[in-house]
Amino acid sequence: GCSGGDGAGAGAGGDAITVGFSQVGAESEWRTANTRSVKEALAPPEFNLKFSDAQQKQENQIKALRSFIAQGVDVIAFSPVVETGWDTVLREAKAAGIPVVLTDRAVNVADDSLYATLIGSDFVEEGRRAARWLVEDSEGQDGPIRIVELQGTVGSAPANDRMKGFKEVIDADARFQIVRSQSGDFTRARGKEVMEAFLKAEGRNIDVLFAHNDDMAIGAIQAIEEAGLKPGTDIRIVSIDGVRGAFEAMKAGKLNATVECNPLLGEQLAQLIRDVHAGREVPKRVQVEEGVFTQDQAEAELPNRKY
Ligand code: GYE
Repeated sequence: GCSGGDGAGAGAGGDAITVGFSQVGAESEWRTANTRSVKEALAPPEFNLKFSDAQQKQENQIKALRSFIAQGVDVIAFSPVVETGWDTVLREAKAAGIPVVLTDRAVNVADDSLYATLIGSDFVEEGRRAARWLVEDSEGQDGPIRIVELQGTVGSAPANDRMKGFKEVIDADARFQIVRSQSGDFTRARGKEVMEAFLKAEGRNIDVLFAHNDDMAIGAIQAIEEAGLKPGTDIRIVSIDGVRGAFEAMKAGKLNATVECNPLLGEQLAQLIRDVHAGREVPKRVQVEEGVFTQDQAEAELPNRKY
């Protein structure tokens, strides 16, 4: 349900921009950093934030959006759990004259006038970067190189796009084979469980793990250790996000590389909301800049990490 908001007391909502924000959930370190950033940036007195956590369920998000529409918020912002199924509720927002800013994840709608703009990362490129790291790290090695993949939430933009970008690069090199691919829903607990199943099915024949986020990789590391294998050595691991836990795992030699996906979108989101609210023109897509980090950089980079 809705919480927070109204931090400025009874006066909030006078001059403040009232924003309804529907967050995916609290599934990962990335997500909690993202929530913190959004709450910090959309603070009183300038903003009156109505924050709602969907617990990774689209139906909860649709309910939250309808409640924001009923309350007549000035702007809706949300990070859609999955890509499809938004046309109806977004049409309702449009009919009510409420602009929508997508944060982090994209939607698949027939009419893209249903949202004003999207601020987020290039997930296809992140998948390519993970694969390019693997290709480089596999120089001189013979095939087959057997990969297992832990996918993010089924139907989500980052899972669809990271899978696509990774495959695009891997498919160009006949040594690489994706032998298992299953969703771990972006959580540590599911990442561990699914990795246990992979290990059971494949035994010692897994060379590489590609995880769509760091949290699933961290869960999988536990499963690998419990199976008596050495993560980072017996099974090379590359994941995405660049959260603190990933840098710690790299420092310990258990994770090989992480592709950065920056969750600290709050300030850029606040600016887009100001612009949209004032009726100014905004670009349809705003990109976040990011890089790739490897084990040898982990110790030096750790103190600089902000999430
Ligand atoms: O990679 C993952 C989170 O949508 C980019 O969602 C985000 C992803 C992120 O759960 O950790």
